[in-house]
Amino acid sequence: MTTAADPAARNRPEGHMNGGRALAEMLRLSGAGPMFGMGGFQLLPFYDALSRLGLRHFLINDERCGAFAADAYARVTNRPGICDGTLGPGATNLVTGLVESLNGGIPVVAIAGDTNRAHSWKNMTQECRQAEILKPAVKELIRVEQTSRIPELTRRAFAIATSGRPGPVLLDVPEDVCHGSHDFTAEDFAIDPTTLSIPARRIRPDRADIERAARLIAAAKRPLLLVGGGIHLSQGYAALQALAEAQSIPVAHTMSGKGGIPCTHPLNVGLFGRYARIANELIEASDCLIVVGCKLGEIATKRYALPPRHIPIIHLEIVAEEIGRCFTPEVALWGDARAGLEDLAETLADNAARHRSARADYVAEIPRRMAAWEEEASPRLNSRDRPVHMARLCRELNRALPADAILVADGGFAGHWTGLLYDTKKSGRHFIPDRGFASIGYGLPGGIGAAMAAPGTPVVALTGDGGFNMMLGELETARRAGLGLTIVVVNNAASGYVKALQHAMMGGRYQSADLSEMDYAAIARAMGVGSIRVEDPEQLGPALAQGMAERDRPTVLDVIVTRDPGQMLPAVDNRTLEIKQGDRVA
Ligand SMILES: Cc1ncc(C[n+]2csc(CCOP(=O)(O)OP(=O)(O)O)c2C)c(N)n1
Ligand SMILES: [Mg+2]
Repeated sequence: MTTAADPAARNRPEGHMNGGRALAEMLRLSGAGPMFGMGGFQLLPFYDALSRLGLRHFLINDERCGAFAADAYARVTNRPGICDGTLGPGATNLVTGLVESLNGGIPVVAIAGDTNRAHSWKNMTQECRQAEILKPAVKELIRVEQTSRIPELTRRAFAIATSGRPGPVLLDVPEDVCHGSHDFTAEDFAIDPTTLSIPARRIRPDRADIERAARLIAAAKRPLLLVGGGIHLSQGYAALQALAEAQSIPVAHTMSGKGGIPCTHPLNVGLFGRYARIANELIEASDCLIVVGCKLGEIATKRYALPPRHIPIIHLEIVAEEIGRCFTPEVALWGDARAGLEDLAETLADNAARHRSARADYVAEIPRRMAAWEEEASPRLNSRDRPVHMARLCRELNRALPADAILVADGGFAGHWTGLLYDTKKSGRHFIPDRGFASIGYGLPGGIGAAMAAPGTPVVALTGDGGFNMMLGELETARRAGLGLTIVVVNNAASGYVKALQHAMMGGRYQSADLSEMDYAAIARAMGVGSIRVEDPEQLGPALAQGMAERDRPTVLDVIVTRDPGQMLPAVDNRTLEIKQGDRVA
């Protein structure tokens, strides 16, 4: 952390200042982007300093949304997202959003005000054991006990958020620490530039393990790469594509891993797990699986039924203790995804041409299988049904969104349908589902964070009506921020996933699964944002184009989709689906 490596060193403040200002100065020097939060008494000096320093901070209408927006901002920029809440309910409202970031490995620095320690534990207003409540929701909770230590501990928060497997860090700041002051020196405000974006540092897997893995891959006739969200955290795109192409190894991905290589790349075989095009059958027939930055969790494995246990697994993973949790790998590669992929490619390079020709028939299967899938799915993908079929909506998104667009997908059907059918045209974070925690409600605030992270890039947020109901207030935030965000509400007048499961499992007895018929276009209009009601699938393309053309105000597309619970599950016509009690096929 030399001064030379710290370009912000020249701008360091010094002198007598309060804790809130010291915190704001550290965020300024860290180049933090827009922040999302809701104030209260405890953090007032921080807010005042943000204003004086001209930092961008957006009042949100629910702290959970601030955490979601910060999460999406971080996914797009690879820099820690910043959010804050006041003590008590402000802090506890952060929990769901922080768990999303924790499970997704997303770097976030969250700030919570806490009670004045002169009066703590005297039933202060809004007092609760917030540190205990928030601790398991974050990678690290740092309680700041001295005003003088604010710069040091903010630096620590960035270092933890961006190192190893990234994650959220909470700075818990008592009121007296924030309002109290200290004589700071310029040196106090040092920044470690390597910790301002992910991955802070890279670690390579052990050489002997790489060689064992390379031998396994070299001997395989049908190797397959299974890629999770870690590919984004490592930005291992070029390394993944290079290995796949050099060795003729197809790539399947989880919802979070979509975009490791473009979906339109000939070696991309699409989503695997609970829903899949052709990837699951390729897994079944594989003789070597290379799992990259993927936890092999419930959905990726169809509740641990995939992959079959006899197929050897090479597991490349940054968190050592994740290895072996759900499946025992033949070879464990502990390290950064990009570094591990590069090392595998290099070790296998000499025989690349031989491997490619040996796998020519294997790779030639992919377009044939994809064509067969496409033919079978075609009636749904091209459906002219009114209400709109979800598959048709996905196809229209594929048509309308340009290669650099970002699609944010909410936790319910929105994420599952687009996880299966949305095609990214470039590698990178062009598809953002909240698969860390799969909370509904991420769509709109996630869209806000993504739109702020990528000004000028078309951002479309797809959300269920249930998820949108949770978040309606954030439409006001998006309007105030002047964001040209397109919000597509999947209006099925239902808590659809629940309804579809009740249809399949409970003989069509529905309980607490229906929502009112709502006119979200009218609501959007009343809230002063653009609005289009879409009932005809032919209108989808023009409506998406109109939404994306708006540069400085959000547009809500209220898309009326199927109300038939037998047609709601992705790629399954569950009028014919039979699920036994306890099964989890959907
Ligand atoms: C916060 C939260 N509560 C409950 C769930 C369980 N859940 C998953 S999908 C779903 C239905 C959501 O309805 P909606 O947002 O309208 O989406 P749809 O399934 O109808 O497309 C629910 C309740 C969840 N994922 N997150
Ligand atoms: Mg719904």
